[in-house]
Amino acid sequence: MKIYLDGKFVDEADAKVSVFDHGLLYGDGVFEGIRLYGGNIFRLDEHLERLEYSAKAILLPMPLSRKELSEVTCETCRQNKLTDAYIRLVITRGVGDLGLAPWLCAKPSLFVIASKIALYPKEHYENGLSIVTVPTRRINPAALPPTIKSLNYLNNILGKIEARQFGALEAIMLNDQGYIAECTADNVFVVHKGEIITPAASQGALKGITRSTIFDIAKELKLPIREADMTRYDVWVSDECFLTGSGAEVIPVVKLDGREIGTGKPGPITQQVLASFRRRVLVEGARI
Ligand code: PXG
Repeated sequence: MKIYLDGKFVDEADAKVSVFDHGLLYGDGVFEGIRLYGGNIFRLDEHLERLEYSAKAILLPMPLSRKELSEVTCETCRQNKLTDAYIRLVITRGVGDLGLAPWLCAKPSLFVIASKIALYPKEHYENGLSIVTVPTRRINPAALPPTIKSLNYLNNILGKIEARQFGALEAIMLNDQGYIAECTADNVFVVHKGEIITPAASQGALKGITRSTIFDIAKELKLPIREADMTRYDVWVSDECFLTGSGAEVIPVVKLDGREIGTGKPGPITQQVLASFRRRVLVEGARI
């Protein structure tokens, strides 16, 4: 496997960063998780824009322009002869001292990995996921805005560990006021009386690229969609529930905390949305 690392394509064995890199020492950096489908990098420009916003939010200078980053991302796929892949773009603060001071880090480090991703088993796309609500709360946006896709994922990782302890693959995380924020690596949607509803980013959700695709799909399918403050009650009384993410794509949820949602089977609107999503991933974005 060839990895892009700071201007060069290197073998996996040589793709190494320093133990003094603040990305490692402090989680000081940003990243993107992007998918390549049949030679098409899905919504690459939106991912690069979010990466730029994440970097700007932590005052991290972008090492490359949008155009250069786009080319490097495509070239990483080509070098590995991939047509379907998961692409990870990472920018770290770079090498510095043993001290927080980011201004003492000489220059940011950029690497791009294009590889496979372990998806949810196929049966869950057909039968739906059973998820849980975990005790760990989503981080308060005043402490660290969850809209920044930073290398600090411990909040999500604690949620993921708890999900597994409860026998689930994914979990709803509430914010500190008890409203639903998102899942550990996915955004959450419900369908109620034909309307699609999702929490606003201000409740502690990442502005997911898949999430924003759902808004476009709803428009195409002429389905009403809106953001709203949501509690678990809204899931309990919903007709359908689904999660979205670059890894998960669109996956139905049929149980929350052991309670059946709707009919207990993936719903018709979820399936319509999923079908439209699968068409879009092949055409929206950049050809490599
Ligand atoms: N919330 C969080 C906290 C995420 O990390 C999403 C929502 C969905 O956003 P997108 O833009 O992907 O629709 C994410 C994305 C992984 C992996 O390594 C994680 C994500 C995406 C791809 C792979 O498990 N998280």
